[in-house]
Amino acid sequence: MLLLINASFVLDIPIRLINGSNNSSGRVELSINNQWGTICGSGFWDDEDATVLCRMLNHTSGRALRYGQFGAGDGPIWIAYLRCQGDEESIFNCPMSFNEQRSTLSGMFIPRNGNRHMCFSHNSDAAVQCYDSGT
Ligand SMILES: [Ca+2]
Repeated sequence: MLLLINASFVLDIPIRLINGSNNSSGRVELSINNQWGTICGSGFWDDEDATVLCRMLNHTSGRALRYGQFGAGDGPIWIAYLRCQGDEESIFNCPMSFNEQRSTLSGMFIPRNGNRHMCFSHNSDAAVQCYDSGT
């Protein structure tokens, strides 16, 4: 079952949380060039990245849930090796590897046939649990 829990539009890139256990958790999905995909949730996906992502969705902070805890998505694994420090306004301000030739937003996500990063399995798709202050 796919359940749309939360959505936000940042830089014309919609973000949603799918298949979570509550209304502030789920697998992270991004729509780029009108194609929904995921973030690699292996080693580099951590609480600092999750906090920046959750703030983009109007939450206070976040905890990283790694290795596909909310299931495997499909489509491209758009982002891997995300390296936020935690105080960025957008994950797109953080160093990362794209499933793309270009690594800057000005080039805007021209899809390639192959991944530039080495994260190939949706079994490790990134997920988050977001938190709101006072709750
Ligand atoms: Ca990271």
